[in-house]
Amino acid sequence: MNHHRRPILIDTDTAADDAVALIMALRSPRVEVKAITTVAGNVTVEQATRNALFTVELCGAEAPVSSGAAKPLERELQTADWFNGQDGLGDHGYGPSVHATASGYAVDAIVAAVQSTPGIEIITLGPLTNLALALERFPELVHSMSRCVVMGGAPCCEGNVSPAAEFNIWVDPEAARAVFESGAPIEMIGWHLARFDAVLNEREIREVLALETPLAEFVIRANSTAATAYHVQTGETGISLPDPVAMAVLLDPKLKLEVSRHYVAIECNSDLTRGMTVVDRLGVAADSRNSVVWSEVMRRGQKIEICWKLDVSGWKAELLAALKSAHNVVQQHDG
Ligand SMILES: [Ca+2]
Repeated sequence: MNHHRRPILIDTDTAADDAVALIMALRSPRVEVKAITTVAGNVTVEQATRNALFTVELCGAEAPVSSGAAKPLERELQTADWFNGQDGLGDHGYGPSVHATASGYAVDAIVAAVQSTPGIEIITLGPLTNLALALERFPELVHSMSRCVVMGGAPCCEGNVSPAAEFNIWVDPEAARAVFESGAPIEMIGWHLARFDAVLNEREIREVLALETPLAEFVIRANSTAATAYHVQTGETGISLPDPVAMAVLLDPKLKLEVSRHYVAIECNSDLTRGMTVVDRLGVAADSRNSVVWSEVMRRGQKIEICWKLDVSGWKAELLAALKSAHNVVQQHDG
């Protein structure tokens, strides 16, 4: 095991599925988590920070956590307590971390991590507010990131918060637009990749619980209200884990079975389609009839990589491997 650990930074509005993604990264032998930055989204930024610290401590890890934007760039915050519970972790009364408190401001932490670690990989699991603020300050940061994996968007136009939009983009569409136009090497992991076969089914939930570790138990329990809400929302049964799917792709890019690159525009003006990720899948943006609307997106010249199809069994194996490796850690800590 002489793997070079790739440096990464995780930006997260830490609720239950974010916590699972954090566990996967913190337990992975492939990456070193340089920083965790929190942002308002699923929950308030204060709660997101508490949840991130709690999760780091649960893993027996040492990654620094910094608290970031308390609200979107131009809008009021709308949280998702209807999905993940008031505390974002299913309201099971998880106590506050006794871990060292958060240090510094998330936007500064992003700037510092990218400047000091050329080639760093960024993954965003919440609204893109922090990253937009960092790139507004230092646009050239995009050249120092080797990847920017974004859990967000609904490229098939079936959203989870509105018919048109996925939550992370919908909460702060102005930030998403700024990041999508920044030149960052974005790999868009849309909500569709966490649905259907990618959902943890009853058998797989039992398989996780059978590990009988505090981490495995936490992964399932923290997602209890999310599982109920997901069933109400989609009619599908099980635990849908968008952020862990994105993390699995960060850890192992081979899990992307089908990708293509397109111009993508983010809708910021319409009430009906706020936060929609409009994908020029057929390449018609350059037609003269579209040039007025699309000229700004095209002038910036950036195409976004969109993943259409995921290696479902590969992603689930990645999750299980993370929880199995944690088994040893927890045992060591117990004595
Ligand atoms: Ca999230």
